[in-house]
Amino acid sequence: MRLTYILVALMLCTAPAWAAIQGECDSRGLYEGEFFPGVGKIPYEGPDSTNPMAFHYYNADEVIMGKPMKEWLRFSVAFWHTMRGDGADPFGSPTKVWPWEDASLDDMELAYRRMRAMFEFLDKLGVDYWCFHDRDIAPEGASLAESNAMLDKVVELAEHLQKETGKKVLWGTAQLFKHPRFMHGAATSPNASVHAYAAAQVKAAMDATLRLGGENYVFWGGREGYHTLLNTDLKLELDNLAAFLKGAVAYKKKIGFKGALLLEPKPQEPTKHQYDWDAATTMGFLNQYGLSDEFKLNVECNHATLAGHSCEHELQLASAYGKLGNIDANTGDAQTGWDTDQFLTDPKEATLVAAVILKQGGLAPGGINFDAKLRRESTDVNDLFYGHISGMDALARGLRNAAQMLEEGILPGMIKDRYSTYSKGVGKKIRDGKVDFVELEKVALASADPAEDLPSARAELYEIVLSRYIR
Ligand SMILES: *[C@@H]1O[C@H](CO)[C@@H](O)[C@H](O)[C@H]1NC(C)=O
Ligand SMILES: [Mn+2]
Repeated sequence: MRLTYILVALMLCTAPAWAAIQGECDSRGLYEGEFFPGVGKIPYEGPDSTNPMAFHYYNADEVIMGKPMKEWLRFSVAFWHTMRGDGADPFGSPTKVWPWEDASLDDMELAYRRMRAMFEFLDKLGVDYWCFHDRDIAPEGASLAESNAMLDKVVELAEHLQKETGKKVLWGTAQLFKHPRFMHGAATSPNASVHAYAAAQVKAAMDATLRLGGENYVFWGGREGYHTLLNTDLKLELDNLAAFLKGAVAYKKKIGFKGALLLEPKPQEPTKHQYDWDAATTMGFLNQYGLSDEFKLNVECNHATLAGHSCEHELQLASAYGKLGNIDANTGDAQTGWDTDQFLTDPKEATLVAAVILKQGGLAPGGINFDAKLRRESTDVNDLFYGHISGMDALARGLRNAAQMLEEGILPGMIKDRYSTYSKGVGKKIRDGKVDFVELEKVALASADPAEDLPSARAELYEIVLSRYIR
């Protein structure tokens, strides 16, 4: 009996995922205690606290407009930035040496360590969700089959850690932009072999997301665009992108994945032009190819500003079409022209963002993912906490502000008054589709010129009213 037990244990120890789970088979790659030993659970201490390792606005269980803050906000940590962000940029090498990185370990042992660090971080920060790219949680192997096998093993560990902690996947995605094979595109590559490879990778990433109980699956087309139209068959590429997405819908149904599929617009970077330029373009594309019912959007704030919009514009537009599924909360820098992915900290912007969330009754099954990173020169591991605390507090503060704004109803009332002519008479008929140009002409001929009596837009007054809620 005892011998059998030892034999079984020895066999299990040869499986690295199991070794990492058990923490007792191999001295390498295992959980060696805490990766953030100086940090405990981040408490809520209220706005007057001067402790930076505390929340000043985010109080997870406090009820705002009928729901706890954590349910409105559904925060998520992004594995790629938080665990893998090393500070490298197009001009310089990595600057960060995080405690879970250890050059003496092999790729799989490192992957296990990073996953353990992720769950310690989620636990201490008090965040329920995480998001991942396939190739960031697990290494790329010598073949697709080897990559798939390694992904499975890391997912096995993540599944175990989720069961232990109750943490959940907000969404998974496939990284189809880093490897040179995707240099001409993934789904929109001119080479069908690349399209097939990308489909295989998405298939495996959808399997992983399903296994981890992920609530959504995201597509960001980092290479789905072009650098010059001279060498590009634009129509063929768009058709292929649509075919790829149709394939994903069919596969989702085949495996019984119940989560939402989301497209993440971005206008450019790394390509000169990306097909999912902004919310309007992406929703037009979905409509054109009959995919509108199957997809929603993941709106990223810094992508909105790169497209020349405010984040609020993209959120309002997506929400107006019933397509706002998730927010990648971050912000750009006003003086920097590229995607800096900083934590969103501006209380006014956070208030406007939160107002959209409140008005549409929440984001579920989506949430707010911190697709945000530290500056290159922020190299202390505690900076990861400061970054997320600042982002969570900003959005919680925005939620409180927006709730007060909506509950008092002054600003919504002013907007309602501005459009009051549409609730009666000819305006009501326009809304109901019960009037034609002939009748409208009759109305216009019989009335005074509207220019004689048009009220002011009072934009400055709206700004005064808004400013009272920005706290
Ligand atoms: C397409 O990619 C495959 C696989 O890399 C390669 O063998 C083939 O030569 C490529 N064909 C064209 C026309 O690009
Ligand atoms: Mn993003």
